[in-house]
Amino acid sequence: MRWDIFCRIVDNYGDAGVCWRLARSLSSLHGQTVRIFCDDLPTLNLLASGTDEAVKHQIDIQAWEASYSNARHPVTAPDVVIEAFGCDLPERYLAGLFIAPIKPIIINLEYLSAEPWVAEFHAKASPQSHGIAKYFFFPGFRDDVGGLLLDPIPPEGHLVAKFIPEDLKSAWSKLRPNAKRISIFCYPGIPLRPWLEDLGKLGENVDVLLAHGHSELLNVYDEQAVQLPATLQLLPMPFVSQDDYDWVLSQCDFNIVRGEDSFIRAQLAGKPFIWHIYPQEDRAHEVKLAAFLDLYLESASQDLRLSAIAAMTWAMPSEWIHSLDAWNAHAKAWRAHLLEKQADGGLAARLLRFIA
Ligand code: TRH
Repeated sequence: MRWDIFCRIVDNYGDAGVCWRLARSLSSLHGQTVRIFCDDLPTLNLLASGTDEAVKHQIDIQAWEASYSNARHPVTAPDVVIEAFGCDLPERYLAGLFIAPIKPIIINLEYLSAEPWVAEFHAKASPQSHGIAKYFFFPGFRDDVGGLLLDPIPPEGHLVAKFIPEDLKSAWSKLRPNAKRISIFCYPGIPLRPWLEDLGKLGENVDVLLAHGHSELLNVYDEQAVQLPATLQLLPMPFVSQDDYDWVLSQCDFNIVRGEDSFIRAQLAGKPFIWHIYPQEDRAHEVKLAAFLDLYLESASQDLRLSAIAAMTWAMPSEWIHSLDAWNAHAKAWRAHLLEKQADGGLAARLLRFIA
């Protein structure tokens, strides 16, 4: 089938990250013909840059406006149109669909949530005055929702670096062999500095890999402002491709991730992590986080449960670090559980089945 994916980048990288992952899954795993229309091509291309050329070559990446620039001429109508995160389709593109002999199905791809209510809304019709069928599709962890985007599934825990991506060679050359390694990709507004100070006082050497832009967040270039314990070494990284970011997660002992896509990647890395969930004004994110933790910690001991909840709500590392070994084992088991639950192919395969 022919798929058109519409991606409007509201902020950050998640919109592009999710659309690209969906596109590559549909194309490389399921042989679908995919076009992406995006309003920020540099961001999309940056994320996609590490993808295997043969895979990338199959996906038609277009500017948003290209979706309607030829609307007055006969267009090859798609079978499925994805509105990622409810971005409205350009009216002139929609007008082209009205005259198509066979109407596509429009899918409103929603935000990921582990909340139970999602199952009641998943795959429900959203009747439109223009008459073209539109449905909500909710990604999620449970069997009765839309599944997760897992492609590509990283191999389990390859802590031994076989190759170092070019962009990361500089940061990697400074790593200390006896140091623990953590990566940080978060939003502003968390107590990162006291968190790091506390971590630095635990007596172990820790190398802290900061995602692009995070040095500024911590003011690391201002030596007056940054007086972290000598056990800590802060290492700024450039923005790397999606696949190289996966590699970083796999090379660390602990990861701080955020949003939607890096959150799933951290789980696939099989390492303990803190999810800095996208903060919402009405604090809806707290309910979302609690719903995920209910699932994630279902089989955990009481001690690990308390530690992981404390960590995810920004308690200082000294309060929960004693559980790290148990958390490590749990993270590996959770990865296996996730892969088993999504063995049907996850989101891309569930979408295909739904359309069929
Ligand atoms: O960038 P995000 O904060 O995106 C967010 C979320 O999707 C949020 O739910 C949404 O409402 C908002 O955008 C609009 O976090 P996320 O989802 O983890 O996306 C980051 C993407 O960037 C992910 O695909 C991983 C990728 N990435 C790289 O490719 N290279 C990097 O160096 C880093 C740090 C990330």
